[in-house]
Amino acid sequence: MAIQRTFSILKPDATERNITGAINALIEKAGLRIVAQKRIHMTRGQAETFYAVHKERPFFGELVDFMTSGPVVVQVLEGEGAIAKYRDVMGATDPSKAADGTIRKLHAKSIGENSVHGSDAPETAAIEIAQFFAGNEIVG
Ligand code: YYY
Ligand code: MG
Repeated sequence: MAIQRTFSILKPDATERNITGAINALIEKAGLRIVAQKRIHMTRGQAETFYAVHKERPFFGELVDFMTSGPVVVQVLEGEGAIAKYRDVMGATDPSKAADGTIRKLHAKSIGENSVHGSDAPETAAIEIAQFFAGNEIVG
């Protein structure tokens, strides 16, 4: 498996509870490097674009409301097999189904307020990184 980059968001429930450092410690412990990071407040337009794949789903409105409800930390993570590795570190979307030791098992509040986002494939990782970072903001 080659070195990959994946896109991560520490969601508003994480910034609200001041646990971004605790989550970053889990990311780094898994061997992933944070090669870009910034704290932003997403606009509705940014959130709607980011989650466009879910726009027909019943939870879309609540998802956009939540993602724009407070600050988030957007990140690029780098490492061996980073996309699948970060999905493993995150745990299942529904925290009640997430494995022990995962970010969502340890920290998520609910299926909606589940603390973190991670890309699901190389194609989506590239699109998501480009939505939030210029090339010169990523320092590997
Ligand atoms: O990639 P991941 O975040 O694990 O889940 P997705 O199926 O891509 O859904 C994106 C996002 O939508 C999820 O993190 C929370 C929210 N959501 C929800 O509120 N209710 C659902 N039944 C499914 C997803
Ligand atoms: Mg997803």
